[in-house]
Amino acid sequence: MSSAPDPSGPFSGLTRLDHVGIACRDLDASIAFYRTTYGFVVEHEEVNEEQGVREAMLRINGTDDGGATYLQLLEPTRPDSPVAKFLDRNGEGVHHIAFGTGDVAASAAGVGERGVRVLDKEPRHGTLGSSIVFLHPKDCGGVLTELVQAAERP
Ligand code: CMX
Ligand code: CO
Repeated sequence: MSSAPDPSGPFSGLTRLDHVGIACRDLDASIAFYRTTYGFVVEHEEVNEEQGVREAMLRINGTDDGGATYLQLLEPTRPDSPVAKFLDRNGEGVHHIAFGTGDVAASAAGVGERGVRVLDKEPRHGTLGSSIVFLHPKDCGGVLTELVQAAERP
């Protein structure tokens, strides 16, 4: 069995689920929930001021293209940030999904050609040294969608 996506379909270059982003009010409490309930542990924590988040990446499994699959727990660092606005409106819960690619610029161009708005003209800095772009949720069936190119491993 060959793996999805369909090679005869439009080019996206997306090969895996990189992470599910979850908005939370208290990062430490959220980390504790995932540790005590499922045994998931934090691989990495950082503050990304550009995105307005304090975040933790909990690794679920590795994949063969150098990436891995994570839960990304997101606590806002400022009230005007996307995650703070989301929490005000919806409360805690799933904020976005992220697909992995070997070339985020090419994937963004491919998806953009399908009429989906790419919110970042140039890839931005993501967690663990990755490069990321976001797609508008209104063009993706209400799902905020991120494309992620993992950092090169030494
Ligand atoms: N999922 C689905 N829909 C969302 C959404 C989300 N996470 N966030 C906002 N929306 C919807 C709102 O419900 C709203 O819909 P209605 O008009 O039907 O009410 C609409 O989008 C506009 O919402 P808003 O609160 O006014 O938000 P903005 O338009 O200012 O921003 C968005 C929305 C997606 C453009 C902005 O959140 C963004 O640029 N996000 C990308 C960056 C980001 O989320 N960073 C944090 C994560 C960092 C990381 O993963 O590393
Ligand atoms: Co993310």
